[in-house]
Amino acid sequence: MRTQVAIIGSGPSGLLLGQLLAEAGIDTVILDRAGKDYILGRVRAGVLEEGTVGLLDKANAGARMHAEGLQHDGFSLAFDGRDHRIDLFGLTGGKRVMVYGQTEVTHDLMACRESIGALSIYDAANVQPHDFDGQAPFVTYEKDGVAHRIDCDFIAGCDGFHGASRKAVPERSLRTFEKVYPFGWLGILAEVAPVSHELIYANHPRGFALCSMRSAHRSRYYIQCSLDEKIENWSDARFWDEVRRRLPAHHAEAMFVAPSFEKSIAPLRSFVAEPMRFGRLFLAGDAAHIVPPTGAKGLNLAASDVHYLFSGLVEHYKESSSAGLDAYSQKALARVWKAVRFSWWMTTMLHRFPDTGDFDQRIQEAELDYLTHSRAASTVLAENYVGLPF
Ligand code: RFL
Ligand code: PHB
Repeated sequence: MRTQVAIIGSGPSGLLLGQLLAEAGIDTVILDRAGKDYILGRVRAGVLEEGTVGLLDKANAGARMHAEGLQHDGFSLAFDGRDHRIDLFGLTGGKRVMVYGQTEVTHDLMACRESIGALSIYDAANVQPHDFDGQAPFVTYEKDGVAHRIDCDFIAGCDGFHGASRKAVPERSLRTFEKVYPFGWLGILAEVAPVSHELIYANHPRGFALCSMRSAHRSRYYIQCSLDEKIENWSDARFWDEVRRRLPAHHAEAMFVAPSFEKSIAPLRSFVAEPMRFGRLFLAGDAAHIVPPTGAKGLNLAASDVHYLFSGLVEHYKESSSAGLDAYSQKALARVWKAVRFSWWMTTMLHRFPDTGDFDQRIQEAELDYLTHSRAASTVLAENYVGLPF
């Protein structure tokens, strides 16, 4: 088989890239080691920047998002028993975010791909990129015990943090940066109205809590937990009780609860691999970088990588210019590091670290106080949260 761009990974990065390229008349094959239902069953991100919304529109995959997604003009930072609203709209000159789950984004992109008849191969085993240093790269995989090969012009490594693409790069060609945080997030989904119409990020002596949502009837909650926490020790009752304790009283009292239908623990990590291009192999999204979810940036960074990569590929095919592809890694990394910094900063400011002494605790309190009382400081937060331009 032959295609122009072989895309490894059918998460948001791979699917968005595939859809943008299809709209531009460029042929792709997407390979994923998982099955479609498994991919759609993963509950992850919930907040989309306007740039991400724009890319989904450009890919012709935005209709349901505009009909069902929730536009948010602000969010709340809760500490010291009180709410402090960050007016995203007012502070950024009219920018908002869209609350629309990653599961829905993935679903919409998959449906678009199916409707145009583009090829996705699920449950592909041992997917491996080859010869990306030369002019004729190819990808091999096995399906139902039979070996296959796809020849291509380029390979897009969109296969997430644990994927095969980054691992195929010789170690000497790669520089990695990592920070592991000493806690995780325990998250649940429940069919219940959100406690507030906007997100609440809470810093509390018992740890961080986040009240988010997927719709007017479906809520997503997270609490900071220790890394050795076991999911089976968290009954719904215990979880709701803990969220309540970490929120200001007026929210705790107003909170509705319901049985959860998803519950999982995710460790928090920052990770960047440089560069993001190796000959004809390009890494995008979580394959190249991970951010802790506190800044809601992971999916949005995947989208901005895809924007740069898509533009470079279009320049290559339509204008016979390699300038965009040559600049890909540098352009993508410049934006990645700003989001890595923002996500680290939000994480540091909002969580309780196990080894924090009195001095560091006062610094955190002073920072929150400054942030919520200085328009300049709030603007910095808002500008980053709605997403830096790309
Ligand atoms: P994905 O989504 O991990 O998809 C990669 C795909 O590649 C496949 N794959 C392979 N295929 C073939 N061969 C292999 N060897 C393969 N290895 C893996 C996988 O099956 C999968 O289908 O990466 P992608 O597309 O780069 O997308 C990245 C996002 O998923 C991620 O950054 C976000 O979910 C991060 N994130 C958030 N991002 C936001 O922008 N806003 C948020 O509000 C937000 N909240 C979150 C989050 C991530 C979370 N977790 C669980 C990590 C909240 C949480 C709790
Ligand atoms: C979510 O709704 O899953 C969510 C929202 C905001 C974040 C992280 C996750 O910062």
